Amino acid sequence: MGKILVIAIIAAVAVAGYALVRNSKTVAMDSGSQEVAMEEPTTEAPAGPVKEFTTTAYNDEAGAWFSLKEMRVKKGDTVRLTATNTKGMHDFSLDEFGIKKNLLLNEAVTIEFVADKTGEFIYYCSMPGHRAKGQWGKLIVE
Ligand SMILES: [Cu+2]
Repeated sequence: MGKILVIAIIAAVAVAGYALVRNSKTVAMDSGSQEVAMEEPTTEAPAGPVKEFTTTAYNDEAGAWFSLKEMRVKKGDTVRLTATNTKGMHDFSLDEFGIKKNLLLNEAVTIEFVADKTGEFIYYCSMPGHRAKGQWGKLIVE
């Protein structure tokens, strides 16, 4: 029994040692080719051109609003909307694209998605009564 244990320990040490040597070799190789080692993880390429929009979200005596009433893009475009809440409590909701983003006061919030289907979609604020008070707009994907 004792012998088997010793053999097992020797085997374990050998494996660990081999792994250690291999590891240090890899590190040495990496430092020799820095560009490869420093390469950033590949992110998914955007599906299409990026279309940028900005809007404010606010309320006044007349209602609640997005300053931007319409976004028109092509199917496959990446929509990048920067929304800033300048008065009140608001969010940006676009059901068909699974978007619901809270808009904190005076904070520019970037909402990005791929317009991967054609049609007309309504974006709106889901705070009680806000959509009825006018806080919505149209996303048109052609
Ligand atoms: Cu609102």
